[in-house]
Amino acid sequence: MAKSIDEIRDRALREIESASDEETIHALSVKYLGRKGQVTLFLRTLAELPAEERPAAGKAANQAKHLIREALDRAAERIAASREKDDAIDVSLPGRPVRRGTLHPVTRITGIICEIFGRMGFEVVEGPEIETDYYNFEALNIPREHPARDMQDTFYISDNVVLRTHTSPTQPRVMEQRTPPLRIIAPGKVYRCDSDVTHTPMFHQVEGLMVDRKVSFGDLKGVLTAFVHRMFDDQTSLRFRPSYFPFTEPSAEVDIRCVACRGRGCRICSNTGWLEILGAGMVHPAVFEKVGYDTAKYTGFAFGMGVERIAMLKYNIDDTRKFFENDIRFLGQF
Ligand code: 2U9
Repeated sequence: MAKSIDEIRDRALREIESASDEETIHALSVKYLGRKGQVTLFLRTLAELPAEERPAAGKAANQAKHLIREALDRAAERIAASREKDDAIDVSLPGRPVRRGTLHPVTRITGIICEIFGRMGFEVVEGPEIETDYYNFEALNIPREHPARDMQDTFYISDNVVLRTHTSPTQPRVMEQRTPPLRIIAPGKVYRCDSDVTHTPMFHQVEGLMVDRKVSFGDLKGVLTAFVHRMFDDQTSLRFRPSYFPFTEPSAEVDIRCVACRGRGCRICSNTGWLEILGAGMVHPAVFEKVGYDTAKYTGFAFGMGVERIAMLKYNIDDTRKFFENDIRFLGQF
């Protein structure tokens, strides 16, 4: 019997020595010291031994139990220590880089436009994106029958409330509050029922207005030329083509020499050598009358541009929809 407890003990110590996880330690504890464990069962058989053998066998069994218990404790400590080592922070590893955010290209270009006009004395003003029919159309001399008012082109919220189709309504709002001289630009989101390669239902505009005594079309040309020279470069020439807007008279569309081919003709300018980037004109007297400005005393010019269009030319982007697909790989480049 004494030989048998030695065998049990030796096997137990070997198995405990090679255990490498807590589950195995627990299983070995049950296997040898549990209620039906091998050492426990051995102790129960002591009573069956001849009386003279019992003390030695009992002593050997208790020693074995003690050794196994100690070996289990040591193995548990060894496993816990090695786990701590695995979990320890490796201070020599390079840190994970924090990806820095970037401004959206539309936000960047809006900022640059505002900065350029800001230096020319224009103040940035913002108005609501949900507008009344009055400020979006009526105050800007856009007649009831004008196609822009059509349900097909404008998002109507109710009969008299729309998502603004341009940022111009901000300006009669400001004019009602103030008297000239006035130099303001209104950047922001605008909405039109339109969606294809060149149109998104939401896009961004900056529209400007200057009102004072004796403001002339020459002033308009000077301000827009200075803007184009700062936005692109001072070799970029402009041309003003006659056009029509209900809120300006006379009106013009403004082209710049193609920034890609310098006028030789390319895919970007459809071989015309010119790119249309602005609409502009002298404020229509009917607009001044609605806000109570004296048309004998004051004149003014106004202009408007699409921010995405400027961003596309500046950054050589070919599809407007890329601005709003939220692909960080695209947006992070600017
Ligand atoms: C007031 C009076 C007149 C703003 C103007 C344009 C011409 C124009 C377009 C350019 C491209 C908008 O983004 S776009 O589609 N804008 O052509 N905007 S004059 O005229 C005003 C504004 C306010 C009180």
